[in-house]
Amino acid sequence: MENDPSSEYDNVKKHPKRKVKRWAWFLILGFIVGLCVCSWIYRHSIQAWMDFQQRFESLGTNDQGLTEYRHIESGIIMVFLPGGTFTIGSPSEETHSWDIERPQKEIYLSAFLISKYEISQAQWEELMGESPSSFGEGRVDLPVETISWHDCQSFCEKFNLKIPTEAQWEYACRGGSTQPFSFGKSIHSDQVNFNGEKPYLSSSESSFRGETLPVNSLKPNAFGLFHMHGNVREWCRDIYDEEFYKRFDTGKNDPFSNIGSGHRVIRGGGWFDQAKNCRSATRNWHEPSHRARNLGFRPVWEFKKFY
Ligand SMILES: [Ca+2]
Repeated sequence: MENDPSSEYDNVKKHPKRKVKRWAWFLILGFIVGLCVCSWIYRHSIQAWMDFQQRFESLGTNDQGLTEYRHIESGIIMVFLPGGTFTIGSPSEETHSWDIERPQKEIYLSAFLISKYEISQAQWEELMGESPSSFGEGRVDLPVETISWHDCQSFCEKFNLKIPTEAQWEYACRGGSTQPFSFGKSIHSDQVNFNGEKPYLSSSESSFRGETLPVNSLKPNAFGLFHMHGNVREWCRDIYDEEFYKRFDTGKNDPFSNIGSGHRVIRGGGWFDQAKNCRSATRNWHEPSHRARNLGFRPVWEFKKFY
């Protein structure tokens, strides 16, 4: 009867205290494992928060109700965006939109900080020691341009920053708007530095300046960010993939295209572009070595992920 399985059952049945003891050990073991996991998450959360505190100085709340910070090492002013759910892309009814902007997908973005302004010529010269721009003749408050994606990557690596993903960029540009532009159904040169002689749909013509404007000029969007539309086009981190939106599922967290070695995404349109190319959802691209006098960027800072 030594190998009879029924003997153990009979044994437990006869001795219920052993059964209770076994469950007690399971509970103690579960408690210890849970405590270790919570301790690990807490420790890394504290480290991430301390890292943030060491790198940023709070500047208070902006007119739009979002907190602004100064990145101490570079001096760049950044706006804290809490992230959350938003819809990327454009509906088919949006005039002058392209199929590469669809299907629209609801996605989730983690919180991040993004530069309030396009990086200026003064910042680039001070931080990178060179003046690549075409415009200005000493106008250091103009946006830096004629920089490649690789140049932007070098800038970011130097200061622990990142080029924005196109999902982060579009979320920041929209400022909560679902219209073609963060300012509504159309844009005007009083709001955006673009080719106002080529307006959106039947809206009235406005001026075409033919040059860049200071990074802190005109009107900010609903997040307090300047020149997300127009002035200079802006590099994004993603490798361009025309079917990128089709590839990820609704609800995906922080989508980012990093497949292949081709062109990089460009967003927002510039001083030279007509209105339709400055829409929030407009996707453009170029090889990463490309440089142009209508192409600059703004960096983001991401909280460390430990899960
Ligand atoms: Ca811009």
